[in-house]
Amino acid sequence: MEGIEDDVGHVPLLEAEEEEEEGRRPLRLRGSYLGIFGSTVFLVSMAALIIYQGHDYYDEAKIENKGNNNNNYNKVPRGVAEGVSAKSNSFLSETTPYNWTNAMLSWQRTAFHFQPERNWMNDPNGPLFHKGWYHLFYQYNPFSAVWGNITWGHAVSRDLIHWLYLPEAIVRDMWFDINGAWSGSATLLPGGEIVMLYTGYTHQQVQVQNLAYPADASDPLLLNWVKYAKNPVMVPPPGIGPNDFRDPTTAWFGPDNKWTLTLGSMLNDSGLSLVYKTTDFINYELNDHFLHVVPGTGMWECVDFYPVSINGSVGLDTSANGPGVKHVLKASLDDTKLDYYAIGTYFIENDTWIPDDPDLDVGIGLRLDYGKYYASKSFYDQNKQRRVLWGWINESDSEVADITKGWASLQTIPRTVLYDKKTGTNLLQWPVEEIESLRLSSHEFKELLVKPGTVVPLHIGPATQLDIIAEFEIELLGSEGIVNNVEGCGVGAVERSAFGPFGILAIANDQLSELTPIYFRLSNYGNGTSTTTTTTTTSTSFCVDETRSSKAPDVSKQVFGSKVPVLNDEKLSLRVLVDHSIIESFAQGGRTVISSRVYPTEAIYGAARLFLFNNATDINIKASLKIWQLNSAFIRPFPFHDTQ
Ligand code: DQQ
Repeated sequence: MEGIEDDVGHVPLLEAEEEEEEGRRPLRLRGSYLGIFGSTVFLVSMAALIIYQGHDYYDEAKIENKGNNNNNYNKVPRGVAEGVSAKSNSFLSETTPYNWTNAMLSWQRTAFHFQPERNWMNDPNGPLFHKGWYHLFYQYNPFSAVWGNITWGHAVSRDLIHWLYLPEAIVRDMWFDINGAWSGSATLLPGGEIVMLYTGYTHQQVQVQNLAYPADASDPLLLNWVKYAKNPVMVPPPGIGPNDFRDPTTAWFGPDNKWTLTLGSMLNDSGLSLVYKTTDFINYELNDHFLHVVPGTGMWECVDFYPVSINGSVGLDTSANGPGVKHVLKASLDDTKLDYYAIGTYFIENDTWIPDDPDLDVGIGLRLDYGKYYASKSFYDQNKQRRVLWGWINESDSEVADITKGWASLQTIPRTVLYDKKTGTNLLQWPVEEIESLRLSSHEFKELLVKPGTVVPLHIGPATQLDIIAEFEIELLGSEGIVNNVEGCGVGAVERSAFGPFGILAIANDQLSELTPIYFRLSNYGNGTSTTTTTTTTSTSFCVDETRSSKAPDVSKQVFGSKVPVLNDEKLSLRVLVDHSIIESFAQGGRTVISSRVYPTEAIYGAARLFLFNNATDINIKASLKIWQLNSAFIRPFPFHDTQ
């Protein structure tokens, strides 16, 4: 971080006008003012602003963290004491540790998902496209494979797939972020300037919002970042707890000629999104309405808010609005570590938003990903007119294993996000097209018959780096009117019912003693109409069953899944990206998505295979597939020589 004490004067749009008191109005929650809490929180807020006293917290933290490089681990989940979501599978410390070999642990590292060279990563931050480069920032612990010492890691890519590691962009070196440079977002200004707002965890453990900007916006790599000298620019307003105020979004520009942004908070267990307005990114005005609030959903982290086109097939700039536009509100629920979204209408006149379907409101309806997935963030890619979404995929193994392997966490393959014009109820997420540049040889299978209770091997060679596209047709056996007796995913793929489960077994060994089924299960089928899932009484579940993915006991293994809309004329379809210890699965063009982590002990390297299976009792399956081997994306350290 260069020029940290520089004044902000060389970025004209950031010129401070008069210092003004902001954010001091009491907040309204469902009609009742919470000013009663105001004075207490105001005092706490002010305490946060006490001038940094020169204590070298940074070095102290470094020393403390050396302890994390041995096999010590916490039974208290990391992060919780600091007011952010749990960052470790501490419950696994109760389980007998498995005797992981180096070969097993090395195999778990991915080949084309973004992960740092070493150590811990969590939320994606910033993202932006600038002068030919995609920039990904991420919550990073430079010292250990567990959460802590959070700074902003930084990597760049020409294509969202091949990455170059750069030096950390924002480190925690000032009183206003000494306990952590937490999540935040970039806003691109019309003049080519870039502003970054991020949450700082102060020396007094208060969450504040800080401003940073590139030292030289003409540098395509944006190597050096400057912190605004008079940070913080926002402090918790009255009524809001000092640890319930974080993760500013990208700002959007409105007809009032102001930039508007939102950030996550909570009041009385109601998750909510505060709205701030600014003209210069230094002075902020707090709206007296929330963007939205949902009772009982707890603290909202990493709120994301963006427009989607209901007719078009391109993404929209964050400031887009008007006819033909709906807005997506996403919150990461601190209580459950799940990312929920809803589609609705943004009322720009008072900066409020309501969901199209109140029964599918944020936190109680749809999830971006029904697997291991959290703290996602999207950005508008002006290079390809698309909205691109990142999500953080935590580990499902133990902290001990993470420390042994020396790294923890991945980012998803970036996904494009579109409104689903056909259903009108959900988003479509799909891996960015650039992933296809990794495709090597392919195998095609047409209408393979899979009878009830059978498994069919797919002879494709190595099965650890794959891009799989599959379609399934159903043939009803026996008479119609068969009654189904299992709803949803059931207890997993072992539970048989009339119309499911059927699908793919990924990262499986020949003995089928380790396997991960990715499957559909239908609640009903046929009804005398056609060969597809046509009736309104049919609901289709899409699931991933990790329970037999590994013989190791110290791994969290779950059955993930949800319903997926299937329209009358559609076949059941699947896209699966397999990359060692991560499997990302997309059903029906990305209406329902599941990311899962697998840590096999035997189904690794050449022993990892791919199968079809049908464990339904009353249907035959005909499966057509195209499967590509995927190349590795070589990630180069900085410095590098750009040959493009
Ligand atoms: N992670 C960051 C916070 C955010 C949380 C801290 C979500 O800013 O709320 O590392 O995982």
